[in-house]
Amino acid sequence: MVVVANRLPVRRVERDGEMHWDLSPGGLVSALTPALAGRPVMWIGWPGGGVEMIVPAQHAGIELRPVPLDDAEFEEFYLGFSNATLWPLYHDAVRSPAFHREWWYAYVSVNDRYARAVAEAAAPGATVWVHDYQLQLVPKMLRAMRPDLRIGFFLHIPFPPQELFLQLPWRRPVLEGLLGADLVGFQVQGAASNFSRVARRLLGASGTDTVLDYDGRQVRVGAFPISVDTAALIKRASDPAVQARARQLRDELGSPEVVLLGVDRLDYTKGIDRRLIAIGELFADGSLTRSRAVLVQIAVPSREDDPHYRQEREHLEQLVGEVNGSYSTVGHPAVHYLYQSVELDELVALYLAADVMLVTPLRDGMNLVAKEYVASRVDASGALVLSEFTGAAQELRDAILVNPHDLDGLKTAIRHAVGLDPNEGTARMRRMRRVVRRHDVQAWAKSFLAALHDGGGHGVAPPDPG
Ligand code: ADQ
Repeated sequence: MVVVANRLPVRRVERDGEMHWDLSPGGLVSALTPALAGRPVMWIGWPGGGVEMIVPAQHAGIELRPVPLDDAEFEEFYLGFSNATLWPLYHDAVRSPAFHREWWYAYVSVNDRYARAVAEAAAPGATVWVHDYQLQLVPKMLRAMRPDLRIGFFLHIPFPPQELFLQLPWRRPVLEGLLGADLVGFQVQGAASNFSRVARRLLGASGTDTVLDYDGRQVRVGAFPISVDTAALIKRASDPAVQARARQLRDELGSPEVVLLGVDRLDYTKGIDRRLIAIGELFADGSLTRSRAVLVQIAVPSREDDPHYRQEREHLEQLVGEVNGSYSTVGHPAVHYLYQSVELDELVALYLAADVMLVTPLRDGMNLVAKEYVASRVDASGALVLSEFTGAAQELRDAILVNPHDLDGLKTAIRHAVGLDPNEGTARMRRMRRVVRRHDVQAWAKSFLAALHDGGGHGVAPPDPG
């Protein structure tokens, strides 16, 4: 089994004055470990840092094969084509995508390097699982080099409707790249249908939204909604030390009646500004008062080399400043804003401390934060305000669903969540907890790999939320 992803699953950390390698927290590693049941795994990806970055050959039983990027490739392939062309285009063009030919050439050349690395390393007949928008050309390139391999591809972000996808000057090679896989998986059925439709229209593929005939082969297409490590989150949330930390957090916040929480990578797709504007207006009209309510907003630093992300950070910090300038009292800010990553125990303590979780992206493939909040609410209390434009909204139907573009609607939803009758809140949370218990990240990985192997499978529908 070979996993191919933009990043290797390890990170460099300092412990006791020395540098060590650790597995990156969460994510694909914990998803894949149980599904692989002890089979050997090789992981191919960028180690982070410049070309001189040396990684161990193996870590935690995973064989690591680094694909280095030089400074120009980091600029053109990663910051450019991946994050300034594909990322905004695939997220409903909420920012204008930039199209530059040099970025595209770098994308082709880095995808080719990945494909070669896999072709050299994979055992005969191996299963290869390629991840995400940075590597869409790899399936076709790899099939040409190694037709014996079984190739799966999973897209973690949305696949846009054809009106948007057709803007991409390199739309045909991107589609052909994906169609090199045996199975192409998406977060939700809508994305799978967008892909199949555009493959039929542009490339003349025939077939349905679940099986396409193209180039003399069958390519299966399906929705495989990703999830969280529910058991691990429940274990942490049940730990008395984590629960004590949650109580301590509430004390440190000044024991307000209502703690509202936002946790996001700092990204313009996450709708953090909408949320801050809505909160500001709720303080302004007296629906929220500083003595009753506090918002904690954690923003993880992300893509700091990109000027759009630096601008977004400035914009958000200005909004936080405006709300705090008007509604804080000395020693008691209305908004506690942290621009930093937090450890998992602290994150779960924050989820436990929060009465209302605000997840308001303008577009999001899935959104794991929403599912992590639900999995952590072991006493079935708490309310989730969730954007309709997340993949998670298709499964978590008992959240308070909102359109984040509609500020009045967002304010109504937050008021609703703050004033939710506890019995109704518990009933809703119980139903949402059933969804994340039945469909966790291990089930996700297993269902994708089973569909890739059995050849006849058609992907899985999201679990029945009832
Ligand atoms: P992301 O856009 O990164 O992922 P998300 O699904 O919310 O978005 O995952 C973020 C992860 O980072 C969560 O596990 C969360 O706990 C963690 N995180 C957030 N803030 C943190 C903080 N301050 N400190 C530490 N950890 C923090 C992409 C897609 C999503 C899709 C995922 C998985 O954009 O739509 O759900 O991949 O497929």
